[in-house]
Amino acid sequence: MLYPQFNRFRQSHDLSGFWDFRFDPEGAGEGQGWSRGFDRGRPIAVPASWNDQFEEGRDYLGPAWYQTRFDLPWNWDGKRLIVRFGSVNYLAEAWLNGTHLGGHEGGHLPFEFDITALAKLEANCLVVRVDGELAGDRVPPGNVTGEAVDFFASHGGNYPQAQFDFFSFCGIQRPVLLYAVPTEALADLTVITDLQGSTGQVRVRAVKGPAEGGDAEAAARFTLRGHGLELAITTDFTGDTAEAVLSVPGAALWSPGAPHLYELAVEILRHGTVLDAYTLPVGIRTVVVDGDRLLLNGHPIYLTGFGRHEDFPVVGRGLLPPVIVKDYALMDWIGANSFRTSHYPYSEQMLDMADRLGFLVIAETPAVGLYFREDGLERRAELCLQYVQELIARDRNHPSVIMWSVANEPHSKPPHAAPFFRRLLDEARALDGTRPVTLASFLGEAEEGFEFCDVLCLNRYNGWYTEPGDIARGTALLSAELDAIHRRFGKPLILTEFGADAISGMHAQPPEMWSEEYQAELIGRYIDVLRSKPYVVGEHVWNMCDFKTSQGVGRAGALNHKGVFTRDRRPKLAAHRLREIWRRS
Ligand code: GCB
Repeated sequence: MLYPQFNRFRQSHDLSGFWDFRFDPEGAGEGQGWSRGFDRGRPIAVPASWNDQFEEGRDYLGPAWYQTRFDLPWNWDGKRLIVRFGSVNYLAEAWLNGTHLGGHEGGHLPFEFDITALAKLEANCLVVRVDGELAGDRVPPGNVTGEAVDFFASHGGNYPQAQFDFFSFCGIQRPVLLYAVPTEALADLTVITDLQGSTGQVRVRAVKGPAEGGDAEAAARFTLRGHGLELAITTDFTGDTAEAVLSVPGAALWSPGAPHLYELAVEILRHGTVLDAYTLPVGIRTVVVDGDRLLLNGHPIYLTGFGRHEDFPVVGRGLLPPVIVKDYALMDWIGANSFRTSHYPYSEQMLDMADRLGFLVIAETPAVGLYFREDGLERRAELCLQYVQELIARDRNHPSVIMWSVANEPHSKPPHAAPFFRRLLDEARALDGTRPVTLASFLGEAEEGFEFCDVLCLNRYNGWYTEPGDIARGTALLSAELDAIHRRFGKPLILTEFGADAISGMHAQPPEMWSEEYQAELIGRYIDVLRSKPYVVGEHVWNMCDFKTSQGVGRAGALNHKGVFTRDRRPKLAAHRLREIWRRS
């Protein structure tokens, strides 16, 4: 899936701004024809979650209605017009001028609709109905009743009742873009890079939309530029596909610390005329699992960094570019080289910046809080599969993405969990054979899905949820558990979560739970253990920043306080401790 671009052949217009908005708790909108346009809407900012924009909206999860109006520029006539949603949480249905465009399920992946036949030159009315209600057959799930399936249930529950530990922000959370492409346009690009000695290989596959006057004689020109190189290859389309391999002697490789990018321009040609063009940054690099090691460009790498969230006051999970820049600056300051997009795909802007700045990303689907009771299981499996497909389609050209994670902390149980994960991980491998696949688990040795992973991602809270207050016993247990997992599976392991809540400003000597000292001490002692295990290839502290979650007895102020920075990005003691460790190593 290609992100909209603005060039000689393509235009795009960002519909961000103030839209009209109505909550619809009674579900009246459909009967009253709100899809054709509604009145008495109040202003809402798009993109942003709705929850913190109004007094009464915080815990309301839907349904709700959005609408905006737009005109078309005169020079879009004769083009194919598309409306693209970057992220709508959770269910979306869209209408243009009263005609149903379609729907999408799942909160953090883009979807789009062709509106060429429906759009007018003036006064178009775009309406979107959003429903973020939590339910057992949705992914991630919530409002699951019956047998306790998670931590919250055993601690008196949480509100809103999610099966996951972050606030269930709702709404249009990333930009809605209107864009225009030529009638015969590039529809997709796949770039795979490889290395033969010092020669980089850039393998490109271009797919174009159907031609108007038959497919004969269309060709693709691939031009790779940068680092003193300019290389062009022209190949004919066979059907809708054209492929090329560009060889780059003495390639400037992409890596953290030296994130070299080339620029790939792809054009469609017919009888020497250029019909469409698209450019893509390309980082030449390889990622391989070799025994217990993770290799980047043939060299072992060790990940330092965080599990994170897209989360900020007022805007919720809405795209906020300055926070992206700030968070990379803080990761650089502290000496992190990587992060996991826990627990859902992050914005395309976040990944573009990871490519540019040289951060390694474990890209995760929204499959968090999975459970394996029979009811709704097939539906949840279908959704997880859809997420894997949509995530890889969106992100596979990012050099920063080094691994796919298909789930976080599933409550894996026989007999369903093993086939469930085999299917997801096989699908990820079939769609992209160039990256290791994984899932993040708290079950350790008992994790059924680990058998099918290339790298194991483990989350551990010894010294916090278990062995509370006793870091020495917690880390001793950690050491034994890691060895046992490695004996059983014999694969490289990343500790993708460990940490402790610390209320900023709370201090204790000797360290006590919830103090900044305890958090710093626990993190430091964990790292000592991890560094003593040759098969451990990374350490991701949970979390980079404090973040909003559902209310519950373990969550003071409805925040998870495991950030080493506060929610407004101020360092706690642990951030300084990590900086000493990570900047030294
Ligand atoms: C976990 C989850 C994460 C939570 C964290 C915690 O294991 O993966 O989403 O926020 O624990 O702080 O409890």
